[in-house]
Amino acid sequence: MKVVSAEYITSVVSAKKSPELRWPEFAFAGKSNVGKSSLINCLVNKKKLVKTSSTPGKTQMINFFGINNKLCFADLPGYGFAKVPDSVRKHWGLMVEDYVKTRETLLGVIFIVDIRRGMTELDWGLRDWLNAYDKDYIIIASKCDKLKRNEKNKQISKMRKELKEEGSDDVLAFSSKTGEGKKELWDWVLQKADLKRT
Ligand SMILES: Nc1nc2c(ncn2[C@@H]2O[C@H](COP(=O)(O)OP(=O)(O)OP(=O)(O)O)[C@@H](O)[C@H]2O)c(=O)[nH]1
Ligand SMILES: [Mg+2]
Repeated sequence: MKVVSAEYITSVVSAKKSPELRWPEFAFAGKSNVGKSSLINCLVNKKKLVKTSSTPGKTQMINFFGINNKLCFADLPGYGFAKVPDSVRKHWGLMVEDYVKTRETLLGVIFIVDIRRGMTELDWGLRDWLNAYDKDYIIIASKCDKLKRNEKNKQISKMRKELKEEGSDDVLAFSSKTGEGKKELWDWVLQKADLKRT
């Protein structure tokens, strides 16, 4: 999709405070530092719409963005960051579960996993959660530019096999640095949102 506008809307600390928007919404979820915020910037061709950081745990609230006044992107805080106190971790769980459960406009989740690590225990936890709430998702193997081509293919095959055994969908290799996977991800989003590629 040709992105003509991408604007920050608001940030919330509880799902109940989510803005009332009628646009189809997509959420970006995954462990801390896997590249969620960078992926949004890449999709909308803006370097700094969403703050990114090499320090994990940067995003602690749900941040909402409006795209072309047609779509909403929600950047969720990352999980699995060891240095976060227990109280914060608990708050994360409650906030994200509440969001997934109650957000009526949420059409799909972009579920991001670092290609070098693959699915971790916490990722399987989120996957089970999304299945339980019957939410559509696409699994993204991020930072694929960090691996050589043969290592990348090997890792994707491994993840694909594992996901298949667990009854989950395919995985898409993605790089915010090179734009690999960007077109395929937009296709998935637009198809779910029932919008045409323009
Ligand atoms: N090489 C490479 N680096 C990436 C890519 N995506 C993100 N990074 C880097 O990884 C680090 C974390 O990226 P973020 O986008 O802030 O990650 P995040 O998942 O939003 O992190 P939290 O908000 O802390 O959960 C930054 O230093 C990015 O520059 C990618 O596709 N390729
Ligand atoms: Mg982030």
